[in-house]
Amino acid sequence: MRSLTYLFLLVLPLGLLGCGGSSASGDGADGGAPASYVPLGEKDDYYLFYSGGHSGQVFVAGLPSLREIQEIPVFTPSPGHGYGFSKKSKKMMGEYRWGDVHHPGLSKTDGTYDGRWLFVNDNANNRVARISLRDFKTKQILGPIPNSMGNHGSSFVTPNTEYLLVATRFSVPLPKGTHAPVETYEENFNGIVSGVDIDPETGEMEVGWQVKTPPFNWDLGSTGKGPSDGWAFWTSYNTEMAHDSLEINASQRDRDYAAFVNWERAEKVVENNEGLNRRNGVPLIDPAEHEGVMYFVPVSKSPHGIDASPSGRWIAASGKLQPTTTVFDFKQFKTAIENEDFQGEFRGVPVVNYDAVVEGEVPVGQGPLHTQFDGEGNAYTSLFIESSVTKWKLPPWDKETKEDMSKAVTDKISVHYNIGHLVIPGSDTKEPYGNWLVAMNKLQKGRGLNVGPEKPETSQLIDISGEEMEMIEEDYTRPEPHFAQAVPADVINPIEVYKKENNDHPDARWDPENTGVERTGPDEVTVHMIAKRSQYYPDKVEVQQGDKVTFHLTNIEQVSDMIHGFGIAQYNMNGVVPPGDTQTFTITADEAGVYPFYCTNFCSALHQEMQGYLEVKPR
Ligand code: RUQ
Ligand code: CUA
Repeated sequence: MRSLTYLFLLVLPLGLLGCGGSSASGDGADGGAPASYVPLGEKDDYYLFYSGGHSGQVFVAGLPSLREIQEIPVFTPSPGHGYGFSKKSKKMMGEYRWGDVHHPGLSKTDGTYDGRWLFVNDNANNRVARISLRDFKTKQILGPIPNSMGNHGSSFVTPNTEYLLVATRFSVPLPKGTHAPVETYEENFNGIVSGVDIDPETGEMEVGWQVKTPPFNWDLGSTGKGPSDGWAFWTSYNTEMAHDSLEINASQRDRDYAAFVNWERAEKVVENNEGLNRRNGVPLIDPAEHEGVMYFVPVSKSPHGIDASPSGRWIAASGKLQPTTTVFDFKQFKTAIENEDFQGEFRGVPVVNYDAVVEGEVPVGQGPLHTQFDGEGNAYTSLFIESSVTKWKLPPWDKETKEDMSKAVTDKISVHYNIGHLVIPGSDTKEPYGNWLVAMNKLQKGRGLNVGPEKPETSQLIDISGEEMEMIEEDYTRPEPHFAQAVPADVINPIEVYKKENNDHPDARWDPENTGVERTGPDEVTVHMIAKRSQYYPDKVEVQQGDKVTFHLTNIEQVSDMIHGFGIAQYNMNGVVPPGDTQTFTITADEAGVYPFYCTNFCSALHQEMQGYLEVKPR
């Protein structure tokens, strides 16, 4: 009996595969390799940029292999990249040693990815950062953003990278630093939506304006496009304005509000200086006083994700506590605000009549969170509670579907387990690339080798090129991908080395003759140093105890992959200098003695010989 059961179990999946038609095989059970297999010597088709959650970093993987290929340190030191050791990276990180990265957003031109920058948020310390995709390095960290607490609803990029739009998860008394008892939450606390202005040439970010909101907890958002260009959308899960036991107290109302924010109008209000307050130097817009900046739209209970379809017409919002995803028609929304079809107002902000703007409620399943689009008229919603992804059809729907919305649902697949976000390449652009879906699962429940009580996160790759979704493979990640962005590899064009002629560091040196150790103050020594295979020039640095020692280290290599490190024993220092770059490191030589420094990046057959001595003479 037992062996019969086994036989049956073995035969069943083979049988299913057999009638699966031409679509890729998930597990190679038919003898072939899985569709995610990238043969030796070949490269992945897409870059996948994962947010690193409370690791504070971004992880880069290849798609479809799901293999991690790089870490981009952003908010947290990373000795492997020398990040957080150089003067520049230390300054950028400021006083913080971590961040909580949730939502990466790629820069766009004309509503499609342009491959220039990746923006990420820091939920914890209210910051945003810009990574250049030319060298995969963090270039700017902006913040803490004034008046803003819990920068979660971010970073959403507008179709021409005009703005990064960010909203607060937490509300506090404003300006930040003001005290009021949490019991006075409703009266004294506020949330904020900020427009972070992006320089079109340099990508430099600054806070342009802010919109004051009631103390709702803003959740996920997205930016409009096409007919909804100029707008951004956020859900909120606490329109009850509860300040304690949110699990219960913020789950009272059957509907919460989404905010539809007209950022073009906000920009105009600031340009025309329409009687604005400034708070902490930032123009603060009260939407009750400036008509047209913000509208509330009722949305199903305790919503989470809200995503604009590729056409920009359909806005899909999911209520965690209601098994539906609500689709709003942006066209109807525009008509409703023109006709002032409101069902009331909240603190001076019009609440749009729900029935006037809703196109339908799709019964996707339990615990819907986020929706992605494939560009073929299909939407894919993650279901946390059900551990599934539901595929459904975007409007226009026929009469039958409208009468029975379950007809809009076309497929469902299990994931393992408890999916949060999901990503399809280009989903937030006007022309998604489709083909693959990556499910980012929160709980793995023993599917991988046991690594003790702290389990890794899992990602699962789903082939969405056919009618039916097909599970292909899974992989594990470090803590903790929330959202991700995926883009075809040829959209990104990274450099190989920093070219000598582009190095504008004032203390760069290219010739060993110009290097040296110089006393530049009573307690100050400046070192101009060169690193090349397999030697430092100079390789002896003599200082007095107590000196502040500044090293300007140039890696003069112009050869790809020829990185040199700079570790100083017992001085808590590890620089990493890529070819053609100059970095500045400062230490205080407070311990007398002789301290070796050495190259930490294996660079040549004589890498081990690449060392020198820091002599610290006692005072
Ligand atoms: S949230 S699992 Cu921080 Cu993006 Cu939805
Ligand atoms: Cu230079 Cu190892």
